[in-house]
Amino acid sequence: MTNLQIAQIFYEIADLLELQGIDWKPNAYRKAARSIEALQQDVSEIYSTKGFKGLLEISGVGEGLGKKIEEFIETGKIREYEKVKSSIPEGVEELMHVQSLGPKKAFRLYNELGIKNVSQLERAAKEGKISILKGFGEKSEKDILEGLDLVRKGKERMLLGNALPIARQLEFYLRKINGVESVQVAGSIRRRKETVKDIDILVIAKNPEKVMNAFSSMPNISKVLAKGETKCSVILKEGLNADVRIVPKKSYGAAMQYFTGNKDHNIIMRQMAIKKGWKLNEYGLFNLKTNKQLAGETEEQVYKKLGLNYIEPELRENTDELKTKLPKLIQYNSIKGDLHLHTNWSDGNNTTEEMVNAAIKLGYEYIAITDHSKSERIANGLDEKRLAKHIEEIELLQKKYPQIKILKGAEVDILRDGELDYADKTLSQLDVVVTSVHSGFKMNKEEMTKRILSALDNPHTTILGHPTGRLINQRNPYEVDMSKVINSAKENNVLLEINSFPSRLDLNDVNIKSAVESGAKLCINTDSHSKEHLNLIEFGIAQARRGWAEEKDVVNTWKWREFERFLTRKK
Ligand code: DGT
Ligand code: CA
Ligand code: ZN
Repeated sequence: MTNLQIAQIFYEIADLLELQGIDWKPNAYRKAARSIEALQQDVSEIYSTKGFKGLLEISGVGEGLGKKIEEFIETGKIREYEKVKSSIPEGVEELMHVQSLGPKKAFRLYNELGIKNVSQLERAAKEGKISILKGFGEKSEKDILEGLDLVRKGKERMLLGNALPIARQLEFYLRKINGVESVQVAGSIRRRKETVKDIDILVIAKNPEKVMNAFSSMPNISKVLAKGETKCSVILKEGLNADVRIVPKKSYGAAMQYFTGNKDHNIIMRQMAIKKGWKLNEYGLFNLKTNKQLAGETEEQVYKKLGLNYIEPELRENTDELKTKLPKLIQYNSIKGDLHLHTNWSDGNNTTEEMVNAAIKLGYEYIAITDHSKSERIANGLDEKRLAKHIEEIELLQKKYPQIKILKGAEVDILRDGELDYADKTLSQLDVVVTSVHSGFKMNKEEMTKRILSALDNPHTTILGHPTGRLINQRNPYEVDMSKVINSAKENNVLLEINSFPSRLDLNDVNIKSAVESGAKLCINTDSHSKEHLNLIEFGIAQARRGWAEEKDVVNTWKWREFERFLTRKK
């Protein structure tokens, strides 16, 4: 259970180096970290089966960083990390994650005002001490206070993309214990909510004591909060809590139903039971008078007895799922292609060919290579000349790999005035154009809506990328009239992206549901910046399910021929 721990350390080293004004190196750490946190397999497992060589197969990991991973696996520490950490007071690093600050400004606040942590930052902003500094203003204080709110929320709730792999490892660990019959993750993770407070696990076991002992002595525990006969609560080194409960077999379904939640969904279920003269709790569904158990061993039984069809966990948010006909939800294995991928032509870790091979491995029928456009200088965006070369490369690869359709694409910036970052002549050479807002987030709602609608009106636009621009726990969505965007996307046959990146998940569930209800079409993309990221697609699918999407709504569940028809109709 080391992936997230190592990724967290690498991100922190990167931040600390950046705070000290060191360039290039932080980026190398971040590139490796973002591959490691998306790995399907634990690095310690990779290391024990394939050795050091196996570590070098992770994109972004070379000899130097490989050695650091090896050091962590073997000693639980990375000396370089301890070293850079000691050079800056604890807490300063967190400052740079506050929206609008970044490393340079954070370091200035530390240097000039002696601000060493977020609570001192909050006080200084509230007392107006920051606005008087050169380069800051009253607006900065407002931004900082808004940013602090997000940082605080982020401390309470971890991204699903980070929590789910840990939960799966805990599940795997518990299943191996003798006498354990069943292990299931419940709570918000089972509902695939975008952020989670903790990991809730239910276990059926013959020998509860053994499970309690094994769980409370796992290697990645930083503190045991409570340990009883059937319940154990711990804090994990990755920074979130995990609870395990042993439940009786005859109550397992009722317990799963109860602890999956959400709370509002449960309350309505309980009211439905009461209306029938029954009672529903985590032990089962009972007849109030006789106390006889009517259901409870499986969830299906509980729903059925109450006159309901089984409800998928992703829908259990008390948004109509107990009142209306349920959708035929998109399945986790239904994706036929990924339409938003970066390569090392811009800011990706891997070559185009490596990305093609990774997509073939997943069995995809088609992909679109969509590197950044020229205005994205930091991301090494492509000017027209490099784009032409990149297109040539894609055409060559298409000949070499006839088993997959490789679409020529780009992720093109929507400039402030709504124009796209390439002229129509250039865009017309591409099969797939993802248009995205990457700068100028602070426009008012009317201007931003106009800007995006103008991009949707461009006949070359295929997809609107990460439509609200939010970064969960880091940046709020920009202001935009989503219903106008959805309508225009539908009119113009533009796809609305569900970006699978765990920090984006953009569109979110609520917006997906509106899009589906309006009849606009969607696509689920990973926005991969390394070959490991292709696996993040499951988070986009989860979000689509939470938004009630069916396969008919999501074009990249369609076979290539069908999707091709969509593309040509667009032209
Ligand atoms: P979170 O905040 O990400 O941990 O979200 P959940 O949904 O996992 O919430 P948690 O861990 O507090 O509780 C797990 C489930 O237990 C929750 O989804 C529903 C159930 N639950 C918790 N408290 C109550 C309650 O007071 N009433 C009912 N009916 N159910 C509850
Ligand atoms: Ca929970
Ligand atoms: Zn992208």
